[in-house]
Amino acid sequence: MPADLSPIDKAKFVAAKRACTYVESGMKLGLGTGSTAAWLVRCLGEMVRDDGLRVTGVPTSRRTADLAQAAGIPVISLDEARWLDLTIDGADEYDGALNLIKGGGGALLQEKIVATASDRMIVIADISKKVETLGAFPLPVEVIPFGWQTSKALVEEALVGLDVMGTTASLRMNGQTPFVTDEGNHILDLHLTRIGNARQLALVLNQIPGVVENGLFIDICDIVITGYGDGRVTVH
Ligand code: ABF
Repeated sequence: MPADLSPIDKAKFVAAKRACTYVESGMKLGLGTGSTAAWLVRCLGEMVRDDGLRVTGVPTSRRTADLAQAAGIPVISLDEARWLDLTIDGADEYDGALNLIKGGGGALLQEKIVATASDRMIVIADISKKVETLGAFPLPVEVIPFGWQTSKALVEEALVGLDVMGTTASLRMNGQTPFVTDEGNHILDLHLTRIGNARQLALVLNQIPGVVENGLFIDICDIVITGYGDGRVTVH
């Protein structure tokens, strides 16, 4: 373990390290985005360099592609790979049923496509990501820039009557300008506080024209590896 890690980084590191034990030579891997996934990419890079691990990676963002290349992991596109053995990624929240909120880092679209195209998905997270009920973290929804204000109004209207505690959406900003995803889209963050029926919400959101994808990952994750600040790890 790298020296002088803060408790939070230690938690992310040990979760990433444990996830590496699921990786075998010859695998095609989906590589997640975010600070926890960055530890994974570094750990895998070491295994490629020092242990002769042979894997190919499909990154879920330009950031991760750069990181993987720097770590010496051969990178291919999802179209080249077609199907993956395993995806390992972080999350913003996970519940007891292993359903997730993702997209705080803005990469939810590629993350969902890649995770869905994998035999298995493992989430790596520190214990702060565990929740009883999803929704305290603002739910990211990717929308195309054309008519985004109309899409926002339609999303807010759709939330009324659903099993959520809030109905407001805000456009994610990057300084003075709207945040732009790798796919050239914007993100609405939905302030819901509590999501009673995540499956229903995910379906409703994706029926709205202008919505590309939402950050609810339902029945996609197979295993969650949780790291703790004292170096402990649990697997669910
Ligand atoms: C990605 O990175 C996202 O889906 C999620 O939003 C975020 C988690 O970031 P971190 O690992 O930095 O907390 O996995």
